[in-house]
Amino acid sequence: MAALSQKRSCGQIMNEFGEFMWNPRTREFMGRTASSWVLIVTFYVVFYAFLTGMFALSIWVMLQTIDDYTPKYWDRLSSPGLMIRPKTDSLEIVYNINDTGNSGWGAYVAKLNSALEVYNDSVQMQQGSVCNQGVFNKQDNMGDVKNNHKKACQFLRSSLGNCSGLDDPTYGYKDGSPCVLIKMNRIINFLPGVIPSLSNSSITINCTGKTTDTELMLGRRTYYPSNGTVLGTMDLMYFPYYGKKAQTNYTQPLVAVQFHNVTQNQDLFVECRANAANINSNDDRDKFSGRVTFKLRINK
Ligand SMILES: *[C@@H]1O[C@H](CO)[C@@H](O)[C@H](O)[C@H]1NC(C)=O
Ligand SMILES: *[C@@H]1O[C@H](CO)[C@@H](O)[C@H](O)[C@H]1NC(C)=O
Ligand SMILES: *[C@@H]1O[C@H](CO)[C@@H](O)[C@H](O)[C@H]1NC(C)=O
Ligand SMILES: *[C@@H]1O[C@H](CO)[C@@H](O)[C@H](O)[C@H]1NC(C)=O
Ligand SMILES: *[C@@H]1O[C@H](CO)[C@@H](O)[C@H](O)[C@H]1NC(C)=O
Ligand SMILES: *[C@@H]1O[C@H](CO)[C@@H](O)[C@H](O)[C@H]1NC(C)=O
Ligand SMILES: *[C@@H]1O[C@H](CO)[C@@H](O)[C@H](O)[C@H]1NC(C)=O
Ligand SMILES: CC(=O)N[C@H]1CO[C@H](CO)[C@@H](O)[C@@H]1O
Repeated sequence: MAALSQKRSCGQIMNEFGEFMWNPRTREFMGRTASSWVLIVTFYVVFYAFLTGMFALSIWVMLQTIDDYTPKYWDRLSSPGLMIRPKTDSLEIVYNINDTGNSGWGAYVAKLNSALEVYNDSVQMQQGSVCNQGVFNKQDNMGDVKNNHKKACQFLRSSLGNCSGLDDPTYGYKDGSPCVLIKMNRIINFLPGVIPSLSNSSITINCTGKTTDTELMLGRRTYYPSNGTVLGTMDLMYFPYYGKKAQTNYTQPLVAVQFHNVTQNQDLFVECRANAANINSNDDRDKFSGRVTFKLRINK
């Protein structure tokens, strides 16, 4: 107890501190001599310079392995996913034919209008090229030189026929025969394989009811573009996709499906599938792999 309560005057403490800062007897600054300080500062300067160098070197080595034109890691390797437009969080297209406002089918029409803006014929003719139908639009790099101006093929909005919104600005919604757009996710360098019995120049899209009953209640469907087949077609010329940087003007091909004679006041679950030799549309772990399911219900 006595030792703990030992008291020193304020002056004594200041003195001790002063001596610690600069001790004239031993010529020490903060407990070290000048040469000791020089050594220790030198050590840390060299040490940190070394660490900085190591860090910079490893970053540089990593950057050498990165290609600006293709992502280093893909999370999904082979099968592209499908998505619909108009898209809602719940993937439902449910409306009342009478309900034209923004709470009704007007909202779907607005979504389709904005999804199709980049496909306007004038826009596509300006930024896209006319390509050979039925063959891949391959544009190889010249040797080691990265060709970052790959051409993109035109996809004209007018090729969506009655689903283009050009003749019928309501995309059939006002008559209870709605159009739904199907788009396939972009996968860099992906080349789809055709199924010869369906088409030799394109992959095809088919929309069917999830059950036999739904299939009957969905009624007649037409697809755009269909290139003379009974299904929707995505021409091979829209593949491969070379990535955002190399192919800035690329727009994905679309397929529109119009439901002409849907049984009303019924929940109908529709499944659209991509038919291609190398697209897996039966992956249990990924319900969007090569297919998409949505609910269609038209009330009256
Ligand atoms: C829709 O309109 C028709 C006539 O225009 C009417 O008979 C019907 O009751 C309306 N339905 C609803 C749900 O408002
Ligand atoms: C696309 O066409 C529609 C209808 O013709 C028009 O309303 C719209 O403004 C056009 N969009 C662009 C980006 O040109
Ligand atoms: C992309 O589109 C623009 C016009 O929007 C055009 O000037 C340019 O040439 C196009 N690029 C390629 C590679 O076709
Ligand atoms: C497109 O719409 C027009 C006008 O409603 C119709 O006459 C024509 O048969 C439709 N085309 C198809 C392929 O359904
Ligand atoms: C695709 O080509 C094969 C072989 O040339 C042919 O037998 C088949 O009928 C073609 N398919 C279509 C849809 O034209
Ligand atoms: C496409 O769907 C129809 C029903 O709408 C079905 O009869 C046909 O077999 C399907 N075709 C393919 C290739 O899946
Ligand atoms: C529409 O579907 C109903 C049954 O769902 C059928 O009786 C009718 O013939 C169909 N109409 C057309 C034009 O296909
Ligand atoms: C009806 C139609 O447009 N058919 C075309 C489908 O695609 C092939 C492949 O190029 C064309 O040759 C056909 O003219």
